[in-house]
Amino acid sequence: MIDTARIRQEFPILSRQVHGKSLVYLDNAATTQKPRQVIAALTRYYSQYNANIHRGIHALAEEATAAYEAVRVQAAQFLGAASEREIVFTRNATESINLFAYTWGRAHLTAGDQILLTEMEHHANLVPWQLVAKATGATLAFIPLTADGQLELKALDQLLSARTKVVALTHMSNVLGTVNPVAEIARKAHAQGAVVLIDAAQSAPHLPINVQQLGGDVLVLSAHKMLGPTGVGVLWARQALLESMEPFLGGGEMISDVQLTSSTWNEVPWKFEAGTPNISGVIAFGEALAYLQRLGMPEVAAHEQQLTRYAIAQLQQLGHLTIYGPTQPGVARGSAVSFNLDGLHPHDVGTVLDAEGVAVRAGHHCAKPLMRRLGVPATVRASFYLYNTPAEVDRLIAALKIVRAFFNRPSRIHA
Ligand code: 7TS
Repeated sequence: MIDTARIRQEFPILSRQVHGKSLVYLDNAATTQKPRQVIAALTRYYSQYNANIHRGIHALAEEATAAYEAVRVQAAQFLGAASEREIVFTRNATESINLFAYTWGRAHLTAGDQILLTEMEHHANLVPWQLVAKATGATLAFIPLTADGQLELKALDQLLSARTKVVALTHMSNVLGTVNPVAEIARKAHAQGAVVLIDAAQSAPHLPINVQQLGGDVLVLSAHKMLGPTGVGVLWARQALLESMEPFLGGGEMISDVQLTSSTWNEVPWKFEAGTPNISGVIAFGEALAYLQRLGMPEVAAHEQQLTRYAIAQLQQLGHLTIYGPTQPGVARGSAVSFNLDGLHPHDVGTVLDAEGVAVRAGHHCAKPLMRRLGVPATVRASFYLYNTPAEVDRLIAALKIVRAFFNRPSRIHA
């Protein structure tokens, strides 16, 4: 069981006021708040052993290198990777996807090949593939959605063929909360010889992740969505796949030898880490991973499932609104809950919620094709994390009642 009262004391920001009200932070799918341990790790690095890594022979450089590389081992363990050599640090999930789409995509895709995505992808898992399709002549195809925001798996069998070279999909939708059956999809994709990329930006913070069980070849995440600092992402890929890939960015650190007109590459994963990385950020990400591991990811998932079920029930009771994404009990879903109140623009709803101290996101959530599929310009999204409580769900519901009163649209008008 997650002890939210104790946990909340470790997140300084959660005790602040917004517009004179105590903050209810429900925008965790955008980014999460940071515990003291993560903030302290940043300060400790800069006040005690700030140095560039891998190149110094002095004590500070050795300490910084050891701390940075220790997080690679921790991340490998967190994800169930076979080796820390499979962990590449990037700036964020977006950069991780771009890295793979650019290097692997340009080497392996040609005209007539198919890149298979889904209709629920974040722009980060759409645009890099559009770019590589344009460069190589490969075509894009999409697994469609059911009315309640799940993948239409019947269509998968028709879409998959020997032409399908890569299947890239989100594990958990940042809009709908849908958890996709990536292991099943990976099995089918592999049967056609395709490589599978899993966007775990929304799932790794909330669910136990084991890359072996998920069965993909590549998995990406962002540290800032899982208690860590901004500016740190992970690309996990099987070592043989990483070794087969050309570098993404060139420069210091990623080389073995440099001549004036040619170079040879460092071993993986350093081949993909050109230039000075976000040293402090990676080290602090280690504290975030340790924090999550102390709590236990199954416990985090159970807490959020309970809270999400409560939030959906309370929203349904409020009525006169549409919830996008699965709401049936028993259907796997994460803690991002998108909805629209009848007759009200999501931005208006978000603005009044903010005045009540409730932080949500209102917008297209960087998933414009999904918005079009849903037939809406935008949604309001409340997204929960391990420190959120049922009392905060109640604050959300109370604030939504104030939204209705503010716009003078009592629910009976829509009855
Ligand atoms: N993939 C998914 C599924 C995401 O939800 C996001 C960010 C990304 C990739 C990109 O992550 P980044 O750290 O590289 O930016 N999603 C959101 C969101 O839903 N609201 O703000 C950012």
